[in-house]
Amino acid sequence: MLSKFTTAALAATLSLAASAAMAGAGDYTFEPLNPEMKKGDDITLAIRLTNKRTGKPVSDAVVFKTRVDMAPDGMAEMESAVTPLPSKEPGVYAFKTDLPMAGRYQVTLSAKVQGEPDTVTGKVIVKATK
Ligand SMILES: [Cu+2]
Repeated sequence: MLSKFTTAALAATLSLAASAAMAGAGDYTFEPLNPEMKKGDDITLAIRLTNKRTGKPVSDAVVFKTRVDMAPDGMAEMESAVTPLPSKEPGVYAFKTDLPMAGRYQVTLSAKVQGEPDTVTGKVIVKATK
């Protein structure tokens, strides 16, 4: 029979093992370099992808899908075209888009990260001002 202490230690070990096994697509976070900018056309959005476990930027990702829309302000149908731009900083992915009106925009990203079998997805909110 297991003592209370052993049971607790065993449970802790099991939960550690479980979280290690679940390491994956959820370990990454996308953040905007500038969460607020002036509205307009040909705006550069720069988004940093970070590995939350290591705290390091992920420089070898391939962002294969990007969507910019105004879902946060109830205008999900108001979508802007997005063009990838060359990265100027490791782990920072840049895009050109239009932010035609003041308000909040949602950037939805899907990326492939080296060594990560699952697609890494994230949502970023940026605000355009008048
Ligand atoms: Cu709008």
